[in-house]
Amino acid sequence: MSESAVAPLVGIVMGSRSDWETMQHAAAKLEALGVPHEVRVVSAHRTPDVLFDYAATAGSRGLRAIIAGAGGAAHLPGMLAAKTAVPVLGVPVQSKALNGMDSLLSIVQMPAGIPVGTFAIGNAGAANAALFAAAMLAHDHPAIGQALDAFRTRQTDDVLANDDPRK
Ligand code: RP5
Repeated sequence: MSESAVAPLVGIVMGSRSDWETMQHAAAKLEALGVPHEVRVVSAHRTPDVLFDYAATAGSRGLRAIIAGAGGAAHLPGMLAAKTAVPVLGVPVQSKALNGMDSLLSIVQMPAGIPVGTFAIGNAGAANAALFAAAMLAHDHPAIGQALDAFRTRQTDDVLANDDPRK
Protein backbone atom coordinates (compact mmCIF):
# COMPACT_ATOMS: atom_id res chain seq x y z
CA MET A 1 0.00 0.00 0.00
CA SER A 2 1.73 3.21 -1.09
CA GLU A 3 1.99 6.13 1.28
CA SER A 4 -0.38 8.30 -0.71
CA ALA A 5 -3.32 5.91 -0.26
CA VAL A 6 -3.87 6.04 3.51
CA ALA A 7 -2.27 7.67 6.54
CA PRO A 8 0.96 5.83 7.28
CA LEU A 9 1.17 3.60 10.35
CA VAL A 10 4.90 2.99 9.99
CA GLY A 11 7.67 5.40 9.12
CA ILE A 12 10.81 4.11 7.45
CA VAL A 13 13.65 6.57 7.85
CA MET A 14 17.32 6.33 6.99
CA GLY A 15 20.37 8.46 7.48
CA SER A 16 21.27 8.70 3.81
CA ARG A 17 19.95 7.85 0.38
CA SER A 18 22.80 5.33 0.29
CA ASP A 19 20.92 3.32 2.96
CA TRP A 20 18.00 2.67 0.61
CA GLU A 21 19.67 -0.40 -0.86
CA THR A 22 19.24 -1.95 2.58
CA MET A 23 16.05 -0.26 3.72
CA GLN A 24 14.14 -1.12 0.56
CA HIS A 25 13.81 -4.59 2.07
CA ALA A 26 11.77 -3.13 4.93
CA ALA A 27 9.58 -1.20 2.49
CA ALA A 28 9.05 -4.29 0.33
CA LYS A 29 7.85 -6.34 3.30
CA LEU A 30 5.46 -3.62 4.50
CA GLU A 31 4.17 -3.25 0.96
CA ALA A 32 3.61 -6.99 0.65
CA LEU A 33 1.71 -7.08 3.96
CA GLY A 34 -0.43 -4.06 3.13
CA VAL A 35 0.98 -1.90 5.91
CA PRO A 36 0.58 1.81 5.11
CA HIS A 37 3.99 3.42 5.41
CA GLU A 38 6.13 6.37 4.42
CA VAL A 39 9.82 6.55 3.53
CA ARG A 40 12.13 9.49 4.29
CA VAL A 41 15.81 10.34 4.47
CA VAL A 42 16.39 11.93 7.89
CA SER A 43 19.98 12.37 9.03
CA ALA A 44 20.93 12.73 12.68
CA HIS A 45 24.04 14.61 11.67
CA ARG A 46 23.20 16.43 8.43
CA THR A 47 19.57 17.37 9.14
CA PRO A 48 19.20 17.26 12.95
CA ASP A 49 16.30 19.74 12.98
CA VAL A 50 14.34 17.54 10.56
CA LEU A 51 15.01 14.57 12.85
CA PHE A 52 13.63 16.44 15.88
CA ASP A 53 10.55 17.55 13.96
CA TYR A 54 9.95 14.05 12.58
CA ALA A 55 10.14 12.53 16.05
CA ALA A 56 8.06 15.25 17.68
CA THR A 57 5.16 14.83 15.25
CA ALA A 58 5.36 11.04 14.66
CA GLY A 59 2.77 10.03 17.24
CA SER A 60 0.25 12.75 16.43
CA ARG A 61 0.53 11.89 12.71
CA GLY A 62 -0.52 8.33 13.51
CA LEU A 63 2.77 6.50 13.24
CA ARG A 64 2.78 3.42 15.48
CA ALA A 65 6.37 2.36 14.75
CA ILE A 66 9.45 3.93 13.21
CA ILE A 67 11.96 1.73 11.40
CA ALA A 68 15.23 3.64 11.42
CA GLY A 69 18.26 2.48 9.44
CA ALA A 70 21.68 4.04 9.69
CA GLY A 71 25.30 3.14 9.21
CA GLY A 72 28.61 4.01 10.84
CA ALA A 73 28.10 6.43 13.72
CA ALA A 74 24.46 5.40 13.63
CA HIS A 75 22.78 7.88 15.96
CA LEU A 76 19.48 8.17 14.09
CA PRO A 77 17.48 5.43 15.88
CA GLY A 78 18.64 6.47 19.35
CA MET A 79 18.01 10.16 18.79
CA LEU A 80 14.54 9.45 17.41
CA ALA A 81 13.79 7.30 20.45
CA ALA A 82 14.99 10.13 22.69
CA LYS A 83 12.36 12.45 21.19
CA THR A 84 9.29 10.20 20.77
CA ALA A 85 7.50 7.43 22.62
CA VAL A 86 6.63 5.77 19.30
CA PRO A 87 8.59 2.48 19.29
CA VAL A 88 11.81 2.74 17.27
CA LEU A 89 13.14 -0.34 15.47
CA GLY A 90 16.79 0.16 14.59
CA VAL A 91 18.45 -1.38 11.54
CA PRO A 92 22.26 -1.32 11.43
CA VAL A 93 23.30 -0.68 7.83
CA GLN A 94 26.37 -2.63 6.70
CA SER A 95 29.08 0.00 6.53
CA LYS A 96 32.01 -0.33 4.12
CA ALA A 97 34.74 0.37 6.65
CA LEU A 98 33.66 -1.94 9.49
CA ASN A 99 31.03 -4.18 7.90
CA GLY A 100 28.25 -2.78 10.08
CA MET A 101 29.73 -3.67 13.47
CA ASP A 102 30.04 0.07 14.08
CA SER A 103 26.38 0.55 13.13
CA LEU A 104 25.25 -2.36 15.30
CA LEU A 105 27.09 -1.22 18.40
CA SER A 106 26.01 2.40 17.91
CA ILE A 107 22.37 1.35 17.80
CA VAL A 108 22.22 -1.46 20.33
CA GLN A 109 24.10 0.12 23.24
CA MET A 110 21.39 2.49 24.41
CA PRO A 111 21.41 3.76 27.98
CA ALA A 112 18.68 2.40 30.24
CA GLY A 113 15.53 4.49 29.87
CA ILE A 114 15.54 5.07 26.10
CA PRO A 115 14.98 1.76 24.30
CA VAL A 116 15.62 0.98 20.65
CA GLY A 117 14.69 -2.46 19.32
CA THR A 118 17.81 -3.48 17.43
CA PHE A 119 17.78 -5.87 14.47
CA ALA A 120 20.42 -7.73 12.47
CA ILE A 121 22.95 -5.93 10.29
CA GLY A 122 21.82 -5.35 6.74
CA ASN A 123 19.02 -6.76 4.60
CA ALA A 124 17.82 -9.38 7.09
CA GLY A 125 17.50 -6.71 9.78
CA ALA A 126 15.52 -4.43 7.48
CA ALA A 127 13.13 -7.23 6.50
CA ASN A 128 12.69 -8.41 10.09
CA ALA A 129 12.09 -4.90 11.39
CA ALA A 130 9.18 -4.67 8.96
CA LEU A 131 7.81 -8.06 10.01
CA PHE A 132 8.13 -7.00 13.65
CA ALA A 133 6.28 -3.75 12.99
CA ALA A 134 3.51 -5.73 11.28
CA ALA A 135 3.29 -8.02 14.31
CA MET A 136 2.97 -4.98 16.57
CA LEU A 137 0.06 -3.72 14.46
CA ALA A 138 -1.66 -7.08 13.98
CA HIS A 139 -3.96 -6.95 17.01
CA ASP A 140 -5.51 -3.60 16.10
CA HIS A 141 -5.41 -4.22 12.34
CA PRO A 142 -6.66 -7.78 11.66
CA ALA A 143 -5.97 -7.57 7.91
CA ILE A 144 -2.30 -7.02 8.67
CA GLY A 145 -2.35 -9.97 11.07
CA GLN A 146 -3.91 -12.18 8.39
CA ALA A 147 -1.32 -11.07 5.83
CA LEU A 148 1.45 -11.83 8.31
CA ASP A 149 0.03 -15.29 9.05
CA ALA A 150 -0.26 -16.00 5.33
CA PHE A 151 3.34 -14.91 4.74
CA ARG A 152 4.60 -17.22 7.46
CA THR A 153 2.56 -20.14 6.14
CA ARG A 154 3.93 -19.60 2.62
CA GLN A 155 7.45 -19.38 4.00
CA THR A 156 7.04 -22.67 5.89
CA ASP A 157 5.45 -24.39 2.90
CA ASP A 158 8.30 -23.21 0.68
CA VAL A 159 10.93 -24.71 3.00
CA LEU A 160 9.00 -28.00 3.29
CA ALA A 161 8.58 -28.21 -0.48
CA ASN A 162 12.32 -27.70 -1.04
CA ASP A 163 13.87 -29.75 1.72
CA ASP A 164 16.46 -31.54 -0.42
CA PRO A 165 19.32 -29.04 -0.97
CA ARG A 166 20.71 -31.14 -3.86
CA LYS A 167 17.68 -30.38 -6.01
C1 RP5 B 1 25.08 7.49 7.95
O1 RP5 B 1 26.28 7.57 7.27
C2 RP5 B 1 24.10 6.93 6.98
O2 RP5 B 1 23.11 6.23 7.66
C3 RP5 B 1 24.92 6.08 6.06
O3 RP5 B 1 24.79 4.70 6.36
C4 RP5 B 1 26.34 6.54 6.32
C5 RP5 B 1 27.03 7.01 5.07
O4 RP5 B 1 26.26 8.03 4.47
P1 RP5 B 1 26.65 8.60 3.03
O5 RP5 B 1 28.03 9.18 3.17
O6 RP5 B 1 26.62 7.43 2.07
O7 RP5 B 1 25.61 9.63 2.71
O8 RP5 B 1 24.68 8.72 8.42
